[in-house]
Amino acid sequence: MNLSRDLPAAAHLAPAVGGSAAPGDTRQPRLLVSLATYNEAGNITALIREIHTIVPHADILVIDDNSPDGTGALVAELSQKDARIRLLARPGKLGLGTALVAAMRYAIANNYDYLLNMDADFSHPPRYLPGILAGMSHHDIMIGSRYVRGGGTENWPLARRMISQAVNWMVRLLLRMPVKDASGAYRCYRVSKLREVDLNRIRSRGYSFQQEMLFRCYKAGCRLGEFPILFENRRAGASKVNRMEALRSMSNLLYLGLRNLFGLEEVRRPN
Ligand SMILES: Nc1nc2c(ncn2[C@@H]2O[C@H](COP(=O)(O)OP(=O)(O)OP(=O)(O)O)[C@@H](O)[C@H]2O)c(=O)[nH]1
Ligand SMILES: [Mg+2]
Repeated sequence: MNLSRDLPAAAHLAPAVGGSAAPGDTRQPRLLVSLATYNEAGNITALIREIHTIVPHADILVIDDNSPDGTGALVAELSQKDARIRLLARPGKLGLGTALVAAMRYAIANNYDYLLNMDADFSHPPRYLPGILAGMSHHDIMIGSRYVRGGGTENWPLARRMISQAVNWMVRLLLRMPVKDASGAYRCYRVSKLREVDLNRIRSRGYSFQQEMLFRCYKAGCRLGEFPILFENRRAGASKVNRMEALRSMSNLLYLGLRNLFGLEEVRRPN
């Protein structure tokens, strides 16, 4: 199903992993997995297949920014054969943060119970899906976490590990959130809680989106949990890590953190 042509209404009901959607609710939760892609043609087909092997009931939404390598066309073809697969085709590279906001709006509009996001390059191994989903029975957000016991990063250079640790240290200090890994994108959100967050308020377009989103959810009263994952290097394709964006994200975080410390980040409900 190609969403650039056709925005579908609620998809089929699905059985679930990870408990019911709300206390007392015995219905199985409906799960949407979102994958933002920019040049992931070498990964996307195998990744979708692997996700469906582990969670066959999941609907998968790919948000593709007109990848020059034809990722969007590949997903469009898959979506013709499998109703669980949907493509949101955007005209150009608009940034990972805006792709994730689009996925959140889609999950809300289509009444999913859980939205689970993963990178589309196999850095977030699908084998952790059952563990992350199981944690949703008593949390509103489950983080696939590199920095709790049992988690880690595979073959990351020292500089990258240090930067990642420094960002998380800064987040703990300025944003005062009780989590070890606030910068990873492997996360499951309870969609009813996303409805309570004003998505129009999110300033970050790039890397700092992860911290800002978590912060907004935390301020909205979400219970945060972490499940250990080993972050692996991408299987195919090239890294899109961008130094300019990294600097912009650091300054976004600093700005948000200082506003928080000065009490300027009160909770505001969406209209
Ligand atoms: N739709 C969309 N997806 C993006 C964009 N930038 C990155 N992505 C995707 O977001 C996911 C995470 O990307 P990053 O981890 O930031 O970058 P990366 O290229 O995977 O970097 P490495 O992990 O170092 O290889 C991947 O699935 C990318 O294809 C973007 O502007 N738009
Ligand atoms: Mg990656």
